[in-house]
Amino acid sequence: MKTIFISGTAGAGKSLLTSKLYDYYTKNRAFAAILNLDPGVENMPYTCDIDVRDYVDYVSIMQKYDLGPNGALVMANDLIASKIDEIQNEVNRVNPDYLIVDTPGQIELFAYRSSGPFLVENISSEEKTNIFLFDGALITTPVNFVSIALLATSIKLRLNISTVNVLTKTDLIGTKLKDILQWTTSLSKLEDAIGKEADGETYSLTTNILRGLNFGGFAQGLIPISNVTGDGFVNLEGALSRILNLGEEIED
Ligand SMILES: Nc1nc2c(ncn2[C@@H]2O[C@H](COP(=O)(O)OP(=O)(O)O)[C@@H](O)[C@H]2O)c(=O)[nH]1
Ligand SMILES: [Mg+2]
Repeated sequence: MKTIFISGTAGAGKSLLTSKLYDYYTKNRAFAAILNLDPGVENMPYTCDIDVRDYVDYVSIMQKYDLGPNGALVMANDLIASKIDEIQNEVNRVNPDYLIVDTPGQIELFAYRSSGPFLVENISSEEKTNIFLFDGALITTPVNFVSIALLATSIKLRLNISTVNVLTKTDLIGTKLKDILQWTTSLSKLEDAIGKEADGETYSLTTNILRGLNFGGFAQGLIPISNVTGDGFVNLEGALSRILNLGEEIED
């Protein structure tokens, strides 16, 4: 089994991508299954095989501990780690080739508290990777782009597994897509664009962060997709397969 975690800012398209990636694998005759790790989700665009809400009940946490919605969400996310054996048993029972894991809506609850990294590290799987979603609708300026790349890098540090960077909602952003893709391949074009938008402290902070990130190859290979039209899914599947299958070769 290979595990694909889907992370990204709230509303970036994690749940919709989970559903579309599942459809994509299933159509191509691979055995995929979905694990929902979001205890607070009410509606999701798929039927999941394994659901953390069967083990962590966010509404009863609110009542039992007299917490408001935010406090209960924090507690519910923290409790995920204590349910790893139950989750692992269910995963083993389903035993798919690809386990697609939809992560909590608020990324900080998953990535910056201990439960998320614990689960990523300890769920038993031949190979693991994380898809980080850059929300196309949020990247309105080059400074925003760098700040989301900084977040992507920070999440990579926390989860400590290989990451595939993906840009979502390409169907909504029109000609901006061309600019964004150019920024990912040419540091000088991105610095020029930052210079047109920002000055003073913002300019120097952004360009310094960018240089640090670029050192680690931050946005190389950003894969543009639309969860609505399906554009880019072939490229995404190719990138996943290179990571997940390379691991298998190393193991042999
Ligand atoms: N147009 C468009 N809408 C999208 C795309 N991906 C997600 N959405 C929409 O964005 C909203 C948030 O998506 P969701 O998958 O729930 O985000 P999550 O919070 O990261 O799980 C929903 O209304 C989705 O239908 C996309 O690629 N294109
Ligand atoms: Mg979601």
